[in-house]
Amino acid sequence: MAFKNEYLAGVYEDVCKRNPNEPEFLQAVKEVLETLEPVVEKRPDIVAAGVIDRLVEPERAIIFRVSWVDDSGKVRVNRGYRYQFNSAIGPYKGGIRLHPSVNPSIIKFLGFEQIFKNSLTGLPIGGGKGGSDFDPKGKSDGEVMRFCQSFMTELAKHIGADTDVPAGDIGTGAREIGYMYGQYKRLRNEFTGVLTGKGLTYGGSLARKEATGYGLCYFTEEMLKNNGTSFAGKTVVVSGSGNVAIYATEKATQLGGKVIAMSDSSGYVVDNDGIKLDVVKQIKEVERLRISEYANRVPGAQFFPGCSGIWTVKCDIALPCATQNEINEESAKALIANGCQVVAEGANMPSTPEAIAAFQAAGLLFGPAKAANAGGVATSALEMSQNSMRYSWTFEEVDAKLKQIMIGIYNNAYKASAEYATPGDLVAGANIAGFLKVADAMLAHGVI
Ligand code: NDP
Ligand code: 2IT
Repeated sequence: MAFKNEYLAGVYEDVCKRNPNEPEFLQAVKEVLETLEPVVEKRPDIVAAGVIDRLVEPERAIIFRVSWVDDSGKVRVNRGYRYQFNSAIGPYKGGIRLHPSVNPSIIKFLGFEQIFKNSLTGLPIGGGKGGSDFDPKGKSDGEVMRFCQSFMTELAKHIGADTDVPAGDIGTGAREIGYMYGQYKRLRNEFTGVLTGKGLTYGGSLARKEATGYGLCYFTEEMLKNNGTSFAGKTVVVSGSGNVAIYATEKATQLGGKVIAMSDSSGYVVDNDGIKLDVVKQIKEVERLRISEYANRVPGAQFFPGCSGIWTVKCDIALPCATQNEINEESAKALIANGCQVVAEGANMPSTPEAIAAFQAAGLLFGPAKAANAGGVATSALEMSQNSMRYSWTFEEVDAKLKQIMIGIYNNAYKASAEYATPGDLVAGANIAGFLKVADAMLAHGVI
């Protein structure tokens, strides 16, 4: 048993019994519980009130059938999910993932991590996550619209601007949010900020699209600054080529880094002259094609099939921005052997526990997802504020707030790491700083 603390060992054992066959959820819970050992020792009140026993159980789970008709007239059935994990500090908040791999384990790991991430932003948002095993890839706009309308017809019964505010995640971008918002508005006959990541013409926030990737780079830049360096002149590898990857690449480049590789689930491209982001945006955001197309359009660029090979590309900074467990121990060792000094997680849980251990043992600067990618949800909370005020801030205003929030997250995670664990162990620091605010709110509310 990995736990020295008996109480935490018991909590984890119960979680394993209650959630068998959910490896991603157990992985996420184990990591958090391991880092809470020093907190539990200092705070017997938290143990006495059963805060952690309650935190690992979602407040509510909604699972529903999503039926829709495809372009050939065939009836299709998917499964929809919303796990409303914790509302101690604000309405449930978190994205909707549309990907064929979606199952309870994946949505629960995401919803659980969202509690701590959202707390770290300093803004009043609880944790939740939803999704479906629907695959938007290869579907027509009409099919995506009919799926989203059917999905929202059920989900609308369970969400609301002060109850639960979903947003984008893998497979859910501006198009999907638009269709979901339209259906919610039609069902409820009200125009409220019930989703974030909305289009700019109907209540979206400037800089939300860019926020996760930009925030990741602001966080990384702060981590670098505190270690006497910066992005300037560094070689960067970014996995994925979706929303987070594209805007991480944009900001890393603006800060003086050179991004030389990006990927999708079919493989990766290397462009030693620096990725031309306008080409990636055209391929991914406009034409919805594969990343291999980049090598057809940019002379000198090369495509390699298979995803994990991207971690063998020599770089100073690695920004995993695709999906969970995309860096295993072998990939981590390849990065370390090639001299990589910094890993910051744009995706949720992209490094396996063995990979994180390898990075920490080798002394790399490591920015864990809950802290490093919190800029997206933080800006979602800023979108909620603007919707409540019926007002819009400028791009510069939102971007400046995002930057301050990311610097604050770095400082709070660092402070908690120094107080409770090892200074600079941001895995522990982020978990602990995020946890303490939620725990204190739960204590205040009594046993509910
Ligand atoms: P997108 O759907 O825009 O892009 C996802 C990218 O990751 C695509 O390039 C996709 O390739 C690749 N990918 C997805 N699944 C896999 C897989 N199983 N194996 C290999 N590659 C894969 O999603 P986002 O950019 O929004 O999300 C990326 C990550 O960032 C996720 O972990 C998400 O949870 C996290 N995140 C997102 C936030 C947001 O605001 N959007 C906020 C914080 C975190 P392909 O197209 O081939 O599937
Ligand atoms: O993982 C995440 O933080 C997101 N997908 C964004 C959630 C949100 O509500 O903006």
